[in-house]
Amino acid sequence: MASAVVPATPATLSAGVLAGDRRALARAISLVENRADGYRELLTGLHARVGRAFRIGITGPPGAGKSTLVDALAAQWADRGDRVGIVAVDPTSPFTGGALLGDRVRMGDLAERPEVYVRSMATRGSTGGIAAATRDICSVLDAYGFDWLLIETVGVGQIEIEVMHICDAVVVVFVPESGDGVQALKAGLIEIAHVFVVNKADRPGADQLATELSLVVAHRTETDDWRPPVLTTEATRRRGIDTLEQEIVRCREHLVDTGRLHTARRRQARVELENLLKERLHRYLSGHVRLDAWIDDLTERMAHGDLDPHRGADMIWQRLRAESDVGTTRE
Ligand SMILES: Nc1nc2c(ncn2[C@@H]2O[C@H](COP(=O)(O)OP(=O)(O)OP(=O)(O)O)[C@@H](O)[C@H]2O)c(=O)[nH]1
Ligand SMILES: [Mg+2]
Repeated sequence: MASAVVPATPATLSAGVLAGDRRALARAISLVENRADGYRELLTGLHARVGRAFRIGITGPPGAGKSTLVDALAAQWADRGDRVGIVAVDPTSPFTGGALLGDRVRMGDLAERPEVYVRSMATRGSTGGIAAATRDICSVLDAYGFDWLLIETVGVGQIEIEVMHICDAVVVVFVPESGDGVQALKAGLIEIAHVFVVNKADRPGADQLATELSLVVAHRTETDDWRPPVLTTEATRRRGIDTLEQEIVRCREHLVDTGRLHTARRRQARVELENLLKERLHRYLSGHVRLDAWIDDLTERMAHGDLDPHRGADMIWQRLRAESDVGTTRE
């Protein structure tokens, strides 16, 4: 018998999520991921219950063992009765790839457990807004009641860094083979990493890489009161997972006690607010035919060198302020 499709409104979905209904959770995440009609209303309905989960970003080169680590950590927490939401953000690989995904850990067993929820984000190569969508998905999981959120991304590119910025703590995973790993650190991750892991400690070179990483970490600014530990793990045999878990817990305590978690979330909220405003302004300008045509005209003059960009921006700003309908005629 085919299961009946129950029509869901944002209100019924948010009520379902808050009541712990898994089907509502899955649908709510899809709505948010696809930016489908009603997703904002849904998020508003969940807002009061967001903010309790601790968000941990896990990043590192392809095949480093991130999923194996996530799996081991989640199993450990679930064994204790903690609830864990997992989001795999994957901008490069297709959702149902074949050979490419052959060696990957799928986290299949975990997904069966009631304490755990696993979700892959099928980003289909699009880069815009991945961090924002991930953040909103985390809000849904947070409201549902997960204690820990593990967000896995591959690599250390711009998207990954943006995604890591929506996390409370960041774990960067290396393997002995990634000799260029230490170089990659300089590309912006060192400032935001809280824990470094050298996985595949069963392979040669792990200790040496850990030593190198420790040296790099030691050069972080002296005013920083959290010195990221450098750990070695063998995820497949669940070695070193206890220590990793303890360090994450210690990091959370540190961030809470020092007020840094609060500061970081304030900063995130501010960035989010500014992004939403920019998005709105952009929509307003491009949706306002008369203004849009005038801006086109200004652009043309700029291209001819008849108008400098600062003067152009001034003119637009003045006109926006003069227009009484700013912000009231359209969303
Ligand atoms: N030898 C060894 N292999 C490991 C270890 N941890 C993970 N692996 C293996 O490495 C392969 C990749 O593991 P994944 O956990 O899928 O790695 P990942 O970083 O999530 O990979 P992507 O998501 O594709 O970037 C799998 O075959 C794992 O079994 C380890 O500690 N030692
Ligand atoms: Mg993976």
